[in-house]
Amino acid sequence: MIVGTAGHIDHGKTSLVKALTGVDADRLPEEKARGITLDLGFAYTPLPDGEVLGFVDVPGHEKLVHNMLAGATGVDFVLLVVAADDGPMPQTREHLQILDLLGLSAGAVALTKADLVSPERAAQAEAELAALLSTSVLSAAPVFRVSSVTGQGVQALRRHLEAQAARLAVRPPAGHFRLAVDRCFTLAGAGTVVTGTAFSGQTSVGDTLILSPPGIEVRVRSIHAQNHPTQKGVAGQRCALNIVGEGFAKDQVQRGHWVLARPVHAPTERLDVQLRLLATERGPLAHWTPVHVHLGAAEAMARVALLEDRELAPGTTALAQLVLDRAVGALHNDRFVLRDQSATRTVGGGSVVDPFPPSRGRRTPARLALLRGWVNATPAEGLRAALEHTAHGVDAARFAQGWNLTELELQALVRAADARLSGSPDARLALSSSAWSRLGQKILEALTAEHVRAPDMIGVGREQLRRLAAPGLLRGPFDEMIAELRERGLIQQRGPWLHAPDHRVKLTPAEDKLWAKVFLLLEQTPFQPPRVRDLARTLSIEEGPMRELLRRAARSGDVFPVAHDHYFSQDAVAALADIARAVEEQHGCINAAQFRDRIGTGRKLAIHILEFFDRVGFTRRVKDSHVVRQPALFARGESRPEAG
Ligand SMILES: Nc1nc2c(ncn2[C@@H]2O[C@H](COP(=O)(O)OP(=O)(O)O)[C@@H](O)[C@H]2O)c(=O)[nH]1
Ligand SMILES: [Mg+2]
Repeated sequence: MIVGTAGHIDHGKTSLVKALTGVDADRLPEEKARGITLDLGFAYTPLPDGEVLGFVDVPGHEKLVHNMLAGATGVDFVLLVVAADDGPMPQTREHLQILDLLGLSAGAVALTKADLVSPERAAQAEAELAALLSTSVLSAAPVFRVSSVTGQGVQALRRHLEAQAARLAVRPPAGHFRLAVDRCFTLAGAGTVVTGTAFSGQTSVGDTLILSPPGIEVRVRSIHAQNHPTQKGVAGQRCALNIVGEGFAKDQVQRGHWVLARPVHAPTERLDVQLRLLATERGPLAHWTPVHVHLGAAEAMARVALLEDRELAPGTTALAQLVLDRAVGALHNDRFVLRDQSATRTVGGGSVVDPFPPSRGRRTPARLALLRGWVNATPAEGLRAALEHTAHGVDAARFAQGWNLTELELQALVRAADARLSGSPDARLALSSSAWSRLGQKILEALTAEHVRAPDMIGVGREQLRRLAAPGLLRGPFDEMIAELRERGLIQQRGPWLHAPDHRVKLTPAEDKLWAKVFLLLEQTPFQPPRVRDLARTLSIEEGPMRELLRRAARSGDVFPVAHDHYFSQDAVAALADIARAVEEQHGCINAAQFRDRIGTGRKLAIHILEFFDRVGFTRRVKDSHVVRQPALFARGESRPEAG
């Protein structure tokens, strides 16, 4: 268990830690000289059960609250210290507010300097204290009268801490390893050591970790956990990691950085949060107020973008977005504290609801609904909300990262939510089974609509269909769905073309005979084949039946409707596509004049051909020219009929 001290300056925090552990946590020469704590101090003492009790001693000075915040992050238990002669003072109150905002409710209170006051004064201070505590996060905490000078009450307090440590359930080291760096120093012969509280997961000697946000790779050479050398550090312990790395030097580490496993290295400059403004604030918080943000051991400047109302009244809570002036590491449910712009006052705080908000649409109704589902949610609840509120499935990699889930944890959650993972590991979606069947339905509908729009096309190219049916969908899940629909016989494929099973036509023997003649005529001048009317005239039949024949032939993929009443053979289109690719290779893009020169037709027809290529998704128009976007669509060898 890690105990963090809290309380006003000079109320006896450091002395009490020393009385409890024998260790003077004031370690800086300046601290010794001035007799006040400036920065975090640390002390350890063995417990009867072989475990170790750790103390993080914080400064109480009002100007050093940022250091107190860096220390308070990650502690399990709070020891609030109040001097009996003074009673509660300003930083007693501020620290209590901070504990509340950080969600630290397990604690004990020490009424120190009991030797300096009369029993009456002690009772009076205790009454003042009780009044303050009653409305605070420590309302249930026991109060111990102690003196670090005479030793009065120290044993009772120590026994209480021991009992609490024994009761504290060992946190299962879930998730990936994350350690909030609160100190960094060089040790002769060892090199750089970073210390901090392990928030999650575990790390072993030899592991490769990332210094985040900088993104520098380091290797763990040795570990001290709770002040003892060990092979493994786990969540809930204070760890000192001796780290080395090729591109790594000590001056790259600062308090506030994280040392963590690569999957959770995700610096972010925007955080969607649940924000509570302290009831003690005099006025409401306005949109875009500048603040100091404290998260983990880090501190950054930010603006508060309110997502619900224009302002936030004292004592109330709302969704907000923190727009930071630099990247920090943060994940779901991390706690933070806000102080005012000049860092003289704590104004509020809360928890991270989404560390990776989208850059646009931050307050759409759908977005706010998702965020409400995520406030203080467990990963399982978070996944359910995400599945419910995300149209095209949940980005599984991002979700696992934001909620700090290992691959196995993610898979278990997805199974429990009756959802599925689809796609490749780095581009994967989690989809509920109803979203999955809706997606299939949407694809079939888009395919049918496309057949209606272009009845004399053999089908739709895969990319084109994805854009029509589900433009935001990742390719992997789309391909998986197409495979499933083909397997179920709901979609067929010929070459690169997808079509509904009933979209294909079989020619009658009579049609077949006529078709042989037509096809010959088309092949005579493949790049400028005769139009429907010319074919009808040449073969002496009515224009109507000729048009119908070509339409039917087109559905089997033998010809393509390049322009109105103008059909090209499959080979001709493939050859034209080759030429288009060659033109692009030479010029970087395809414009009509260059293309016409290569195929030797008129300009108008060349334009029709290029427009046809755009329509089916083989090329894309860019200003006055075209670029290939799906080279495979008319690749030779692939356009041959395939069983489907
Ligand atoms: N008489 C008496 N003095 C104390 C006691 N605890 C601390 N002090 C004194 O109060 C001053 C401030 O103590 P310190 O532990 O540095 O306070 P901190 O700022 O809260 O860490 C020092 O001069 C201590 O010697 C106590 O229980 N009794
Ligand atoms: Mg001190």
